[in-house]
This record gives sequence, structure tokens and C-alpha cells, in this order.
Amino acid sequence: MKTADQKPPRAIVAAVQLSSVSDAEFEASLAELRQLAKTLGFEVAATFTQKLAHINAGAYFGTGKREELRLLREQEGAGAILLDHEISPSQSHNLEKEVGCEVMDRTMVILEIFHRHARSRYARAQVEIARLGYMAPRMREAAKLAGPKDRARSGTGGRSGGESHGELDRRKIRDRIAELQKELAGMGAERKTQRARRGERAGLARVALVGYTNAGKSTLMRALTGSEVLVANKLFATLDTTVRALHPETVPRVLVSDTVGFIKNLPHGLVASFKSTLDEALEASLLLHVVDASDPGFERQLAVTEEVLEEIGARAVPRLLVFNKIDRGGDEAALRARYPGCIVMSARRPGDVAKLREAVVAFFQERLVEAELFLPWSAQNMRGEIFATCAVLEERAGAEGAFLRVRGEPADVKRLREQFGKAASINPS
Ligand SMILES: Nc1nc2c(ncn2[C@@H]2O[C@H](COP(=O)(O)OP(=O)(O)OP(=O)(O)O)[C@@H](O)[C@H]2O)c(=O)[nH]1
Ligand SMILES: [Mg+2]
Repeated sequence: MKTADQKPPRAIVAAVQLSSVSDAEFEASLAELRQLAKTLGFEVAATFTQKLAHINAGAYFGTGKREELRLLREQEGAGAILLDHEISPSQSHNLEKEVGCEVMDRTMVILEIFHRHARSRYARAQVEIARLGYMAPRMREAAKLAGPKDRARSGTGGRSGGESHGELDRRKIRDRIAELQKELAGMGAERKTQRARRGERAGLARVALVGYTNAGKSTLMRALTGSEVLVANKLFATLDTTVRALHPETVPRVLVSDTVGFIKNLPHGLVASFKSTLDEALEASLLLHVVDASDPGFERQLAVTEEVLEEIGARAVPRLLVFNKIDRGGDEAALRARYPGCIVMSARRPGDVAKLREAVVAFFQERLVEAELFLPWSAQNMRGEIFATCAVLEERAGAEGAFLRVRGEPADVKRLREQFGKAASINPS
């Protein structure tokens, strides 16, 4: 934590604009990198750019520009340079030598944020695997270029454990990754048991909030479920999935899960690590794709989220587009015309949240089926379960038991029928 008299470290945000990238796209990406820098606790001192047809193979920027960047860094008293691309270990090494400070590429910045925000043992292990995968080739490169005596670079690079490049060799990294993967597999089994204990089963109404980082997923989760999940104006505030029931409770009972946010160029290692976290999304019957309607770059963010959903195999899951933060800006009429069936709202307006809740409930109610259940007088202890899972529309008393006309999830109704069939045959009268 910073104290009042401690100034935040200063950084320069820098990028090459390739000829294939439009000015608007480039600016949006830089704005996002500045946001990422702030999330890491940096004060952004300046932005530095160069237009190039190709990224310089040796040291990212062209020769003259590297000298300019060194001068700017000195003038601004910046201790780090954040690049908007992923660069190779040797490019990073060369550039650092010329500019005289630490260089973090976009992947490293994102990995560092994930590292700092990971809370659960599960998320920590996932992030560590991704970081080791990223660091392994860089350590080899550094060791090769600088010789065995070179110590690890200090600072915000986040190399944990204080080990030098030489100490943590390739094999150690491989062993550590294997160990972490084993741990994760164990935790995965634990999570499955927990899910089973929560009474989750096929057919249960489940909704997952997905979307670009900072779109307002956790805020909506809080509003929809009355729970206290973390909401913060930083990127990747949420790394762990939380699951809560829609509140007030509905029939059928709907479970909502909040998930990790997406971002452009999400490091590949992280996509792989977070696949299991995103299983929640895959198991959902409905995805609420939350988009920040007030962000000028929302279209790109929407497209990135769709791409990641495709990558994790969630393409077939039905989804509802939710344009959030309309209180901050955005063209409501244009959105409705362009994305038929979307919801335009603000998580800050209780009326809007109620409408979203209704839309979710309606989605699940449409799937419901009506059926008649026969509940023998000898099995009245099962009434509770019927009332908990279905809406009871009508009840008639017969000589041997009650007839209940219910509406519920197809899977629930089927299961109840099977159970009562058994109860009836055990107690024939
Ligand atoms: N003005 C306004 N701000 C909102 C709205 N919804 C969320 N916010 C703010 O946006 C910021 C991000 O909200 P979160 O709910 O943490 O976003 P998230 O999608 O969970 O973000 P990650 O966990 O980082 O992926 C917070 O400062 C919220 O208070 C809204 O409808 N209007
Ligand atoms: Mg969140």
C-alpha cells in the first residue's frame, strides 16, 4: 500500500503503430494500456509512439527513436517503459540496455495484474503457471546474454521468490509447472464435489456474467443477487468465479456466476489457465454478455469477448447482450437498432436491474414444462422438494394422495416423477 508521501512510480507507455492499424484502434489500445498501467500503480508520465511498417527485429523501436525514448525517460524520471505489444526476450533485453530502465511488454503487464489480484489458491496456481510459461524463455535468454552472474532484474517485473536467472533453470520451471498442474487437478476435483454439494445438476438454471474487463459484471452480480462481491474501477478486479442465487429467489431457482474479464491480446498462457475458471460459463444455460456502452471502443471489446468465448467453446450457449453504463454515455436508440434483442441499461438504476432480472427469469420460464405429479399421502415429506423446485399451479386431494399440477425445468419434473413413481410403488395402497 502507498502512503501519502510516497509518490507512485512513473512509467512511459510506448508503442509502434503498424501500418495495418488505424489511428482510432491504436489510440484505444494505448488508452487501455494506460489503464492497465494505473491498475499496476504507475503514474503514466508520457506516451511515446512511432509509425513503422514492421516492428524492429532487434529492439522494437527504430534506432533514432530508441535514443529519443532514452532522453524522454530521463527527462520524465520514469522507472519503467510499458510496451503495447508482446516482444521477444532478446528485443526486451536490447531495449532495456539502450533506454536504461525496465521494459514490460503487454503480456507481462497483464500477467502482473493477474498475479496481484489472484486471491484463491486456485487462481494463484493458475496465474503462476502462466507466468512461469512466460518467464522460462526470457530467463534463458537473459542468462545467455548476461552470463551466469547476472541477478534477476528487480522492480515491478514481479519475479517472485528472489531467485536469479541462473538458479531457476528450465528443468526447475518444468517441474514446478507439473507440480502446480497436479495441485490444480486436485483442486478441480474438490471444486466438482463442492458443486455437487451445492446441488448443481444438469438442467439447473444457471447464468454466467461474461465480458470485457471493467464492463460492470461484478456490479451487476451484486445488484442481481444482493451479494457483496468485489467491485473496483481497475482492470481484472475479479479473477475467481463466484456463484450466487438470484435474489429475491425465483422459480426455478437461478444461479448467477461472475467470471474473469477479457481483454485484447489476453496472454495465451492465461487463456489456457483460465479455461477451468470459465467452465462456469460453459455450464451456464444463458450468458449475459456485459458491454460498457459508454466506452468509445465498445465494439472492439464486444468482438474480443466473442472471440474468447469461441476459443473456450462457448459459442453455442445462448446469450443476451447487455449494454451497461448507459448513464455515462452511449446511443441507446442506435444500440437497439443495431443489436436486436439487446438490453440497454445502467447497473446504477434499480429499475433497469429489475428489468434485466425479469429478462433472465423469462428466459428460464420459457423452457419450463407443465406436468401433473401424484404425491401419495405416505410421501408427504417430499412436498418441500416439489415446492422448492417447481411452481405449484394447482393441488387436488384424491383418496390415496395429492395431485399437483406443476411448472418446472424439464429435468426437475422428470426427476420428481421418477422419485414419486418409486415412492408410490414402495407404498402401494
Ligand atoms: N456509471 C456507471 N458505472 C458503473 C456501472 N456499472 C459498473 N460501473 C462501475 O464500473 C467499474 C467496474 O465495475 P466492475 O463491476 O468491477 O466491473 P467488472 O466487469 O466486474 O470488471 P473485472 O472484474 O475487472 O472484469 C466500477 O467502478 C463500477 O462502479 C454503470 O452502470 N454505470
Ligand atoms: Mg469483476
